[in-house]
Amino acid sequence: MGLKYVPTTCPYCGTGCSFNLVTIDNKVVDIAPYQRSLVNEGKLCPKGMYAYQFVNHKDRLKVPLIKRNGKFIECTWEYALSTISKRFAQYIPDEISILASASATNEDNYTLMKFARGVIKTNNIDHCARLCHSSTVTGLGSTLGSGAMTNSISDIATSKCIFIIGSNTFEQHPLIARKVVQAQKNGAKIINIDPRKTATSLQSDLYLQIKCGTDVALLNAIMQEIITNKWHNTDFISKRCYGYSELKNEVLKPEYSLESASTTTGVPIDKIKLAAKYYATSRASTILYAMGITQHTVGVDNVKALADLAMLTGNIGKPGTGVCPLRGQNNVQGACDVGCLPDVFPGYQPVEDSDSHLKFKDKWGFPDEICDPIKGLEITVLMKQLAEGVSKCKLMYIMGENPMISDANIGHVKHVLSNLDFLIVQDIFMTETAKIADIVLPAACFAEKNGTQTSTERRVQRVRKAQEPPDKAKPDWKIITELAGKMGYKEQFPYKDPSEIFNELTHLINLYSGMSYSRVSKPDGVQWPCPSLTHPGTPILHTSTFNNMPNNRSQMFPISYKTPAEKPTKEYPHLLTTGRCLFQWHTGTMSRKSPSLETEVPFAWIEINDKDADELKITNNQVVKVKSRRGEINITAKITSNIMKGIVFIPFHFKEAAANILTNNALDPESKIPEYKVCAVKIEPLGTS
Ligand SMILES: Nc1nc2c(c(=O)[nH]1)N[C@H]1C(S)=C(S)[C@@H](COP(=O)(O)OP(=O)(O)OC[C@H]3O[C@@H](n4cnc5c(=O)[nH]c(N)nc54)[C@H](O)[C@@H]3O)O[C@H]1N2
Ligand SMILES: Nc1nc2c(c(=O)[nH]1)N[C@H]1C(S)=C(S)[C@@H](COP(=O)(O)OP(=O)(O)OC[C@H]3O[C@@H](n4cnc5c(=O)[nH]c(N)nc54)[C@H](O)[C@@H]3O)O[C@H]1N2
Ligand code: SF4
Ligand SMILES: [Mo]
Repeated sequence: MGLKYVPTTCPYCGTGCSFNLVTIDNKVVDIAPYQRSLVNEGKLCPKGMYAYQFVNHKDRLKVPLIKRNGKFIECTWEYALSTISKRFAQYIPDEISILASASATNEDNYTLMKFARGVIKTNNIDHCARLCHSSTVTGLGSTLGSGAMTNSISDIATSKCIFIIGSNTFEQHPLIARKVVQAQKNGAKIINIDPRKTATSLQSDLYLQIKCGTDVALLNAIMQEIITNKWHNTDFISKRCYGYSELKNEVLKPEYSLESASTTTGVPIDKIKLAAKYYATSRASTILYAMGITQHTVGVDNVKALADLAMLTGNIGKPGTGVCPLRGQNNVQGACDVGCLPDVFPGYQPVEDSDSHLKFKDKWGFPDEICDPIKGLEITVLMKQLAEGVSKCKLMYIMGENPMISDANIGHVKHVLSNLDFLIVQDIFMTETAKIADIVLPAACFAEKNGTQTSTERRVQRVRKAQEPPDKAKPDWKIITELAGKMGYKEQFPYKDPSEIFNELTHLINLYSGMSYSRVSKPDGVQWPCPSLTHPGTPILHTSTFNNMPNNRSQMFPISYKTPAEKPTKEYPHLLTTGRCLFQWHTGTMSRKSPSLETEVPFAWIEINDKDADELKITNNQVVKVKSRRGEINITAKITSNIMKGIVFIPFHFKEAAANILTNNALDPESKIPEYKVCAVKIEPLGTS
């Protein structure tokens, strides 16, 4: 009783900051800094600072709900779980699809993944990494052998040149941005490439305003400039890489000359030259990137081109260098690591590989067959198939995601999800997706459960329980464990505590094999790969070899520039790009229930270039109609010279003017990520707000 401090890890972004949850009489009331954290040294961004505010919000889900005659009524756990288990029994594995959650712990996600593959026997499991860094998992996997951030957050402070492309680090990963500032104070040059002049651009030494979707043209031009000036690292290339001559042939083509690239990208020639010089000659350059790179139909191409740039200059495997995809959600790295993807078991072991299949069948000890050795469907592909009426899927189980607001082209999502035979949603709030479910299960939030999560720098850290969940809500891992028990698999899900689940998964994931629950419970946790109990963890990858690549060498790829799926037309003359702001989080389920965040930014807006606004006769704060080929919304105009002419921006947090009514669900052919960052729109002035 009385006042307590419970150290835990932030439930918002992948930076992995620590703080103390302050409880009075075992109720969370505040957050206090946790000074000893290596990652954030006691500092927090506004989301972290106010993360306690949604925990005891009155709208938390508290009891299981079942829909009767279109209305939810309360029911017991017993009734909810036996109804679900009977429903599952009615369908074959191919008719079922499961969504895991990058907001939930490793233990929650591992349990759901094991349930999908062992109990339901389907590989149709995926999560929001598909919408986020799937291009990274594919692009860096095939070039460097691992889709993770190569270096550590603290290491960024030692860099001499930080190349930030398609990432608004200062708003979306503020405690990583702090390291960028530290490097800058030590003389590092900061380059930023973005169609909008963001908080990150304002902090940079060199800002390149780029046309949406033209990054490959820019990167190839930068590589041409590097090779022409002989700034490339011949030693690194000859000893550690394959594919240099093919890459060289591509980037030296006339279409990537400074002049041509400048026309394609809109970036002035002298800025392209300077970016190449800064990056190639600093001796320790790092690349930070995020959604401006990955969320394109050429997302994988973009990622490979960035890896090419790093390999070409030998900026890998040393302090201050690297390729750093800034992972989005608190545990998106972990949800991928524990196998919540349709093609891999935990630890990225392919489901189609017979040895992996045998290993998991054997170790899990299911009395019957597990999933087939055939990869499952990516959620974006499955949604398209459902929309086209060609999907087999009839039942979906969604844990901690809100596709009704976050999916691209949501016009069809409601129709598709409402047409399923049965939809189960397990969340902490009644989301737009939960509203159309048949059963809603109340989950415990981060402050009400124990477990682990893995941050963007591969750091596995503890999440700690500070209070009891509201009323009947339970931790996700416990709900799944009970459901599996109900379906006859008690023996395979014997878990009484998340520590048992973590210790099980460390025996199945080589990257985690030297970890234990007690080890990762120590301050700052452990960074993978950690191969033995005495291994300290790995702050920098690929220091001497590329372990997962043939002959331990990285692979360069020649990448040709391709245009986005939609181009401006007479009818839709502007290009829309979408993203985030500092004070809101995704679909707003949590941040919009934090009064301190919601008061900062309570409604949606569209950023329009001032010259475009003049042409369209739109004034600041005027309500405009924005139309794409998929739908239309009304939204307030914010006129600014900070966005490139021809481009407009809408944050996707607000259901009242949901950006995803407009966005294009065209997919990258390899990663199946939607093109959230480019679609063609038209803007019409309406009244004044
Ligand atoms: N406050 C806050 N922080 C967050 C989140 C949040 O919702 N709110 N979400 C978290 C998650 S899950 C993620 S994935 C990360 C995302 O973090 P970021 O990727 O940094 O965020 P975004 O705003 O989606 O996009 C980044 C930038 O890409 C630019 N961009 C758009 N199109 C292009 C292009 O074609 N080329 C280039 N070079 N740039 C382009 C946009 O103008 C934008 O400034 O943030 C995490 N952190
Ligand atoms: N237009 C556009 N759309 C985008 C993007 C973009 O840049 N532009 N970005 C995409 C990206 S990168 C991402 S990551 C996605 C995010 O898309 P989503 O993951 O769908 O968005 P969230 O709002 O974070 O949803 C997480 C849900 O988990 C719930 N939750 C939180 N904690 C727990 C828990 O412990 N247990 C359970 N069961 N539930 C919990 C929250 O209440 C919330 O409903 O959006 C994508 N959509
Ligand atoms: S930077 Fe990310 S992890 Fe750190 S406090 Fe902010 S939201 Fe939380
Ligand atoms: Mo994300």
